[in-house]
Amino acid sequence: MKRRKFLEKASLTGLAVSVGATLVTSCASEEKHPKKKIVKIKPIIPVVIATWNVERACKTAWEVLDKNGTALDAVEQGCKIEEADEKDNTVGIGGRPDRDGNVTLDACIMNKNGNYGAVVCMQNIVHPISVARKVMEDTPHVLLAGKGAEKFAVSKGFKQVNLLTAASKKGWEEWKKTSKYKPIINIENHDTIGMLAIDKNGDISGACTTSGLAYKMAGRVGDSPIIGAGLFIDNKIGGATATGMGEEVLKTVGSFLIVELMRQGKTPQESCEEAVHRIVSSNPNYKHFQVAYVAVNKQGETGGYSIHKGFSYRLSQENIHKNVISDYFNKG
Ligand code: SD4
Repeated sequence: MKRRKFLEKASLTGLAVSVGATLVTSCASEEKHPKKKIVKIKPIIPVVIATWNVERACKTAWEVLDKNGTALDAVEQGCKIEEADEKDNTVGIGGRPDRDGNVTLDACIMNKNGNYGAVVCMQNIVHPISVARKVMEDTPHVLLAGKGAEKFAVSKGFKQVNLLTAASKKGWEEWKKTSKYKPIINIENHDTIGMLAIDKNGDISGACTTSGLAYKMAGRVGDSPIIGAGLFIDNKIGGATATGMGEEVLKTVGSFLIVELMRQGKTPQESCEEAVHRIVSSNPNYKHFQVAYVAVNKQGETGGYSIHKGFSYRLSQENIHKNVISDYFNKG
């Protein structure tokens, strides 16, 4: 809070503020021959921020950072908590299946060096986020799909498991009675996890994992595993991640947009708001779907915004470990 006040004051008194780890200042009394001073601002790190109130996942990620672990390990370990939770029916085991009854998973991970790995439409593996990391670290590629991704996972020692739990099967059988395909996001009921972290070293990584839209068409892939859409990291600037109707995030390349807006000097909050405005301004149908973003910049400032009420995100930073109720666009 103190730091925010300082930044506000700095811009009011004509001090020049630059994004990144430095402030360039000049004094009014030195107007004729202003002396530029570089003032280092201490970032508020470490940070973990994640879509939805994923308390256990954030706690796990925080513990990794607290023990001097890397942001990359933190986001992977955090996401694994949700993937392994059978009760979470938008991620990993227990995820709702596609219309043919197959649980197909999408995930991606991005590190401080701008490296990225992803799997799309992968079946029978509980931890797609770890497979995505292996794609990033152990292959010359960035994205593996379907059977190829599963085969690669098995070659790396991942076990094949039936991901369709009894509860998910029951829900699918119920859905089949009408087979009404309405790709409408229930704004109260998500847990797709997009997670961003900054470690004690100041390095940023991010991860995103989901089973996608319930009863989607077979082969459908959403935004979550796609670089720039569901997730983007630039270690010099910050990171962003998304949840909600993937098609809309993909069309606007939302996470990349947010990072670029932060590069231009906007705060994470302003950048998330602008990315949501891009969607609603070109899509009059926005009342029928939800999209939400969270972001963090290199300074550890965070933000979140959604189209509709009902989105919240989890934040861990300094002594704060809380669920933040997000501001939203559709107040009418
Ligand atoms: C998708 N963005 O596949 C995901 C869905 C989601 O919470 O976020 N669900 O479109």
